[in-house]
Amino acid sequence: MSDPRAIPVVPDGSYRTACRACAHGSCGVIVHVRNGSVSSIEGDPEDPVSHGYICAKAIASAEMLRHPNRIRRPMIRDGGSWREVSWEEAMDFIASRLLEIREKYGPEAIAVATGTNRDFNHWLYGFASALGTPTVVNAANECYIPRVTLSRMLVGDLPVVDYEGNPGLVMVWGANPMESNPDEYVYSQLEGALRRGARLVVVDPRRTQLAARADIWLRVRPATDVALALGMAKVIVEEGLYDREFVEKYSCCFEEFRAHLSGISHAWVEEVTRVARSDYARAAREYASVKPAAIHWGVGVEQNLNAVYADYALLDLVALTGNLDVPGGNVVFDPPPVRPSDSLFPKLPAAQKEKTLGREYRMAWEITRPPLYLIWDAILTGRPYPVKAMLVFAANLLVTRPNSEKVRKALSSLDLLVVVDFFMTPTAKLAHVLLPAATWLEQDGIADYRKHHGYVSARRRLFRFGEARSDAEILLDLGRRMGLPGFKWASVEEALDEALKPAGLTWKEFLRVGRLRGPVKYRKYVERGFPTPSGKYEFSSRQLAEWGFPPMPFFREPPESPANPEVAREYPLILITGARRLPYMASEGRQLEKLRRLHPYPEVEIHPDTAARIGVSDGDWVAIETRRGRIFQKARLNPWLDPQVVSAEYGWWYPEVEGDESWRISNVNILTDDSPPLDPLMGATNLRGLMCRVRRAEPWEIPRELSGEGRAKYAGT
Ligand SMILES: Nc1nc2c(c(=O)[nH]1)N[C@H]1C(S)=C(S)[C@@H](COP(=O)(O)OP(=O)(O)OC[C@H]3O[C@@H](n4cnc5c(=O)[nH]c(N)nc54)[C@H](O)[C@@H]3O)O[C@H]1N2
Ligand SMILES: Nc1nc2c(c(=O)[nH]1)N[C@H]1C(S)=C(S)[C@@H](COP(=O)(O)OP(=O)(O)OC[C@H]3O[C@@H](n4cnc5c(=O)[nH]c(N)nc54)[C@H](O)[C@@H]3O)O[C@H]1N2
Ligand SMILES: [Mo]
Repeated sequence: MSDPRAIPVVPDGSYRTACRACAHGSCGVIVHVRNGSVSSIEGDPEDPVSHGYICAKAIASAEMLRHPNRIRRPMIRDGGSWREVSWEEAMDFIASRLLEIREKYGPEAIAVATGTNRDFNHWLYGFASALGTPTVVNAANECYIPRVTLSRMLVGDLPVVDYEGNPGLVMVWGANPMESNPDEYVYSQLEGALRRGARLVVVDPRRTQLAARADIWLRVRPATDVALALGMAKVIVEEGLYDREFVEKYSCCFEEFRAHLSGISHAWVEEVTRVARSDYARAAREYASVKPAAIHWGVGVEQNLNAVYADYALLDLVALTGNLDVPGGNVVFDPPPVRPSDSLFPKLPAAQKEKTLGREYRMAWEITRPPLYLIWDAILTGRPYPVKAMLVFAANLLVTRPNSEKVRKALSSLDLLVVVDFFMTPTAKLAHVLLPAATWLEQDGIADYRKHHGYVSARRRLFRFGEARSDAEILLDLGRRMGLPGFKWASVEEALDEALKPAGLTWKEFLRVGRLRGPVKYRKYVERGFPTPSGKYEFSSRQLAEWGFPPMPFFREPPESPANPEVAREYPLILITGARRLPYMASEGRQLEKLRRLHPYPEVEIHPDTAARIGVSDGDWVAIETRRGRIFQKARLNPWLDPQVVSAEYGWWYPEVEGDESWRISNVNILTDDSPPLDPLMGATNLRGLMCRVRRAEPWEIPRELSGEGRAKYAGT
């Protein structure tokens, strides 16, 4: 038996490190270690990004570190039962099975899978490239990467809000940083800007806490952001509020864009978006006249078939108003002096890249991120090539990927499924091999290569738990065992040393330095131009035209929408899924009492009039149904919603419910679909803006553990 406690690897003391409880923020924290365990975790006031901010997930990490249900040792499943094995046995088993599969079917038959961009991901993608597989499962198609990839093409990289440059106005669009601290942003930055007097515009179908504070809130119809942004661009152009110098000197195709905008009417924008012209015109005028102003946008605009063109329309607004790469605007920060993640590993051989599924989703194809339905289909049908094995590092695919039933079928038909996780999740239950992962308190690493604010910081190992290993350690071991090119380091620390060479630091030295940042320069396009064929900001993209796609943003109705009467008759409500709630990252944390007490059950927001019509009161369990299936969440009445819109939470499964079916009860991805029509360039699925119906749940439909006495466990505080 391994020791049940987490063992400190450092003496008692206080340690600066980088949190990773949510996969995104990398907030600076100080972990206090007393008597060999975590006595507290607090925000680091000196952190230049998070400024002392800390959230419930970070604090609950101490509970996570010693949670009795954590996986302690590698396990192999024989039929229905698991046996603990040594790392040696587990890794030999995996390596030999993978080599067999590669030999028989080619490397593309081995899929690697992960979720949101956690900072070890470059190890996984490096492993995939070295192995030679283009079969990558992640969330890139509808999360962040549409923004990043389009921005790389048009302006070099994602231009993010320069909070340090004091924006005079922030337009938060399809993002809710108060709950989500997404990507490179931490809410404290926005809070700081608002305290310093910045104006606030919020574009969101829900009146979030942030929207309630806004000077202007635009209650857009889900999935129509591209039309709204075009409407605002039209106001700015018609009223001559654009930045003439930027447009004349640094952009091209403005006349084409102007003609494009003339081709749409304000009446059409109002009808499509359900936002009054007077409201969006006011927002457009403010955004164009307050200097500097910045757009802080999020996945709210990307999880539907208009993803990339919505991103494009938002970039157009930034460029039109001259807010690109100026202090306090949207800035393309230069990266820190650390070797970019992908340069540490060999590239995917060209012949293998050619095999990437879904060439028609051209932008996703270019970066080897096939839409997931093509991978599930390949597993299930063997076409266009068989996929036989999958290595899942940090993803509870059964709960967080659209069309969960299909995901289950696909995962269940693999010859080899390896899952690396902290807990026995519903996805892990399907695995043949389960490996115990180390949490952020148990690993060394550079946090976070991919953030666009240009900072990286040191995350240090403070504990070990059971036999858990970091993902990087596991991948390094596996790559070496399989003899993959590039997997040459004897330890993760050696790789970190190599990554830090441009800064002239070793890992140990970086631990003392704590942080690095790239040089901050503005208006870099004046010297460097833009990375487009014309060298200018292209209001009409030549690259998109060359690929055969519309070169300027346009709107498409989602496949299910009020405009489609056949669906709307049976499923009259518009469903958005996955708006973030602070206590949970995706499907994580449901077993942590600290977090469950804050938010015990999933909630679906409904307008009181809609609720009254179906006899539902606040707090009732309701059934939410789409053409794909049915789930249960609790009604939360919200008078500020469009009465036709409901908003359900994502990521729900119940560790406390016995049996294998707990992932079905409230998992919103039972309701979503993964099949076309998707975003034409990135293959984003329609997670926000589908049609559903809601009714009261019958008492017998709700498992005993979630009502009555089971609930008492979490209702105590
Ligand atoms: N309907 C709907 N679905 C959505 C969304 C939505 O808004 N609506 N959002 C989508 C988006 S934007 C994203 S990015 C995805 C997020 O999805 P993911 O990032 O895939 O999140 P999870 O599926 O919860 O997977 C995380 C799992 O990894 C484990 N884990 C956490 N950290 C580590 C680690 O460091 N190492 C290892 N080995 N395991 C770890 C956790 O215990 C958990 O089981 O969900 C997507 N799904
Ligand atoms: N606590 C917590 N934090 C997280 C996560 C988590 O699961 N929990 N997940 C992480 C991940 S993977 C991501 S990608 C980020 C996402 O974080 P954000 O980018 O901030 O996105 P969300 O909070 O998912 O959604 C933002 C808002 O979009 C609105 N919205 C929904 N549909 C539409 C629409 O069609 N148009 C517009 N304009 N708005 C819409 C929702 O009402 C919501 O308030 O958060 C990260 N941080
Ligand atoms: Mo995400």
